[in-house]
Amino acid sequence: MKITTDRISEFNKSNHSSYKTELDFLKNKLVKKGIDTEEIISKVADFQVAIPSWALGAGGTRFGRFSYGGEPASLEQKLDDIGVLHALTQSAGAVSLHIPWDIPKDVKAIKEKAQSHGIVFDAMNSNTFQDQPEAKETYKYGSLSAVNDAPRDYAIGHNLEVIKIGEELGSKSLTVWLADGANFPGQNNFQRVLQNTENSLKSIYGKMPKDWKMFIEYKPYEPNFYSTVIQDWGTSFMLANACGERAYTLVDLGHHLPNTNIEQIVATLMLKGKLGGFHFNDSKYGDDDITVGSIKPYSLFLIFNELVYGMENNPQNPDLAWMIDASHNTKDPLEDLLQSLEAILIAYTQALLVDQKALKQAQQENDVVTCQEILQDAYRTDVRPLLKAAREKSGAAINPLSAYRNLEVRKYLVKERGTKSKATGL
Ligand code: LRH
Ligand code: MN
Repeated sequence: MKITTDRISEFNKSNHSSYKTELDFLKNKLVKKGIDTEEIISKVADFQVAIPSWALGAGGTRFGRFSYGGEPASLEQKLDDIGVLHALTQSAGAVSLHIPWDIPKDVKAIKEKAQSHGIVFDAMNSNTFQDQPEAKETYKYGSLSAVNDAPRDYAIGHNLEVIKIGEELGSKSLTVWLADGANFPGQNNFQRVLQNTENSLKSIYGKMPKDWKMFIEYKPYEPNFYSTVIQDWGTSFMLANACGERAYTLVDLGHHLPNTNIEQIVATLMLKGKLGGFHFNDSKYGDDDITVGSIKPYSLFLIFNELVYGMENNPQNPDLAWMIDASHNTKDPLEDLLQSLEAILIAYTQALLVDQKALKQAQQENDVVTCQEILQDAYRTDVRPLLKAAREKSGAAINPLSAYRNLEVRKYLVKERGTKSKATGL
């Protein structure tokens, strides 16, 4: 399904009036504070988030999976669905592929398909947490950390294959997440498996093209429930430093123990120039992979406040890779991703409203109350009219979610693909 800009501008016409009034009111308020709203609208319009290729169908848990109908059953159809998200938002101009779930059968055709939707290929994801039917080695007891050479070398080989596919597609980065770990005390020698992992990552890094980046993703538990080799940001940071200057830490918001101060981790990694990117999602308990901003929107705002500060003050940190990593058990996957994109842009825009100069002043004077007031004034600002202005500016739908429903996209996809089509992924 291709949504033309004409269909979108037609739809916008019927939604025009209400948002203009809201926008003028907000602009007046912000201009009085010396804020350049046009600059913010441009920054929001330029902000692109990569869509995970593994989150376009219905997700599931070990307790069950409920199909959604009209799911993309091929990489081509996944790119079409991301094309729908990008047409409606002009903020989803990239895809992050997971190999082997999304091996392109015809690289040229896949590149043309992506181009036709204005989509580029962001980080490639390797998969050494599942054994493929034809696998020569098992990852049951680990991959890059495995005590035996064979599965370790097999996993290194897989990552190099993923890089090769990425090079053909024009991607410039590899994300490595390892499920490696142990379910019981005594099962692993912590030092040996960590050293194996470091050596394996170094050999992958050594063969990575010189203009590529490596993102090392950490996670405290699951699928192993006693220890995970790359369990936290410190371990990822250490391994990134051991690999070299083009290796960075990737922060998946769901990969933290309850009440972890993620915004402080973000600030620390940016100061050290080692923050590579994000997997955005939200969670209440574990790695729930649910809609961004659906549980802890203030925490997301505080993270973006550190990101905006870092992007202004840490030239030592590279441009960040913005990606969503979610799984949809009860929502239409495309509606869920539209809500996540909205939540990310809202948090970014609110963070751009923070008066960093006044905040620094208040921090200098240890005026704790004013520090909080400055942050919460920005957080309590309804910035949605600015997002609408940014979308109108880039030819997207002013209200993507109601446009998606109004255009009956899911109905069309079910008609085209049936109710039984199943997407590869989680
Ligand atoms: C692990 C993870 C990782 C992906 C997988 C789909 O929990 O966050 O980023 O490889 O989800
Ligand atoms: Mn992730």
